[in-house]
Amino acid sequence: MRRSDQLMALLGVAVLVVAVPGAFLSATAPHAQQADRPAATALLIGGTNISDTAPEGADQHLDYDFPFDQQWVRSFNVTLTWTDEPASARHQNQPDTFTLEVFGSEGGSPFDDSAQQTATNPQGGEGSISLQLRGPAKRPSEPLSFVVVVALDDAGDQTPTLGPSFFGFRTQADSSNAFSVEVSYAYEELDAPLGGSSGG
Ligand SMILES: [Ca+2]
Repeated sequence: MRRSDQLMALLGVAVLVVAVPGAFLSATAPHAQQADRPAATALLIGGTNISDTAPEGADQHLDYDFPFDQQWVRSFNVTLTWTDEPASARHQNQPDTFTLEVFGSEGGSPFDDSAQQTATNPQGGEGSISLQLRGPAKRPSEPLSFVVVVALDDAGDQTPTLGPSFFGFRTQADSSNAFSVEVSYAYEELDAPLGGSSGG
């Protein structure tokens, strides 16, 4: 490369270095004009995963409490998944039916958002239920909690694939099922604990 070419190449780099920040500034300028608007409250994300086993029977439901003493929860999402045990030899494992319920309470009283859904897994496949709830529309005045309720309403038994099962003699009982619950929520952290004036 000749000396003059080298100079031109260097100049080209210098122009690029100047031009690129200029383009960046002009692209971001409209956003800078919005700086005097009130800043949106930053929402934090939390969550947990639960693995457990439910006994058969709606009255044997399992409850999981999520207390929020200094948080304003905006959304609360729960997904329940389960997979039936593999079928025994010469048997077919009949599907299982779960009910998932979620409700929120503030100061001991449920607020208006709650949801419940029942589902049965496809034969030999995974079952799932998803529920999405909102938190209270206004800043809560009392500690808040969400309660997740899981019930295995019916665990379909292992029935023989060939021939009858008189009096259930050849049927193998299915009396429980493992499940997973994935909980995620968005919340605003508050400056002081909720309901602090009541003491305790
Ligand atoms: Ca089953």
